[in-house]
Amino acid sequence: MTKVTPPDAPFIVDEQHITDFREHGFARIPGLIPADEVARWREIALDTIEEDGRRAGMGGGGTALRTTSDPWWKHDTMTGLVRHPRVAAAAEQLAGTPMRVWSGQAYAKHPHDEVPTIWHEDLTLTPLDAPMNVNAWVALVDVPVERGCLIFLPDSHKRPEPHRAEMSAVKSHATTYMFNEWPELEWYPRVTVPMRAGDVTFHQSTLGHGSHGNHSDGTRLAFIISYTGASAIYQPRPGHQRMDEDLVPGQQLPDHRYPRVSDLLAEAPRP
Ligand SMILES: O=C(O)CCC(=O)C(=O)O
Repeated sequence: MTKVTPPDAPFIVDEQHITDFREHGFARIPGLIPADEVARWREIALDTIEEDGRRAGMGGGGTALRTTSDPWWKHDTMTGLVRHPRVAAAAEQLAGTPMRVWSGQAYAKHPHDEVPTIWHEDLTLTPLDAPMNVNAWVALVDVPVERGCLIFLPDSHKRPEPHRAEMSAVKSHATTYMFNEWPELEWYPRVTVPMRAGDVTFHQSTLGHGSHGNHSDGTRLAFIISYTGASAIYQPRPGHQRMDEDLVPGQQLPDHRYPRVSDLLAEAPRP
């Protein structure tokens, strides 16, 4: 195991999580966010989506997801969750390489909004060249199967290259592009991961995943923090949406806006 995080980090992942993440492409860490904190973040996420919500694009695929329109740094209230030291520490240890925050957004699926999230991998949608990208999916409410929890295709991150599709393929055939590009993935076993509030899953950007719509009476609420390698280069492809007007293709990401996990851990209160 590569050691990248200090021994006094606010959270140390166990070997099983590392094996799950590296071998199969994802890991679920139960109870990573304590219950009192989850209640606070739930309120903040709901308020922010209420103020600034829009339907998530997912490259043109229809989806039940509603998300915040502005990037996280324009929402003061969400900063603490995006910079959360326990989640950041876990992401970096799983990745096994120095990481930084790329984005953080709240996502709601309203009751009985039953449009699934398309089958996709995140790499195609990510305008970065990086040694590793990881999404942390933080459950802010209980998410049983009928509320539309994530479904992963374990081991799909190990398919042969190229791992990135053209954005035009996503835009023209959003709901089928992943299986059109990599037909063997259609026959991979699928793992459905129900979550308790405070649980967090971490998955690699090359892993296939999707989710069903919300067939329940309660809102499905999650916060997704995307991490990328500390050495990532901003490299948008045709069709990528521009989220940060200040970034120029070919540049490294500036620390003040895309904080390094090592800085988040250095700032974190020690017990
Ligand atoms: O919440 C969902 O339905 C999809 C989330 C997702 O695609 C991700 O976390 O990468």
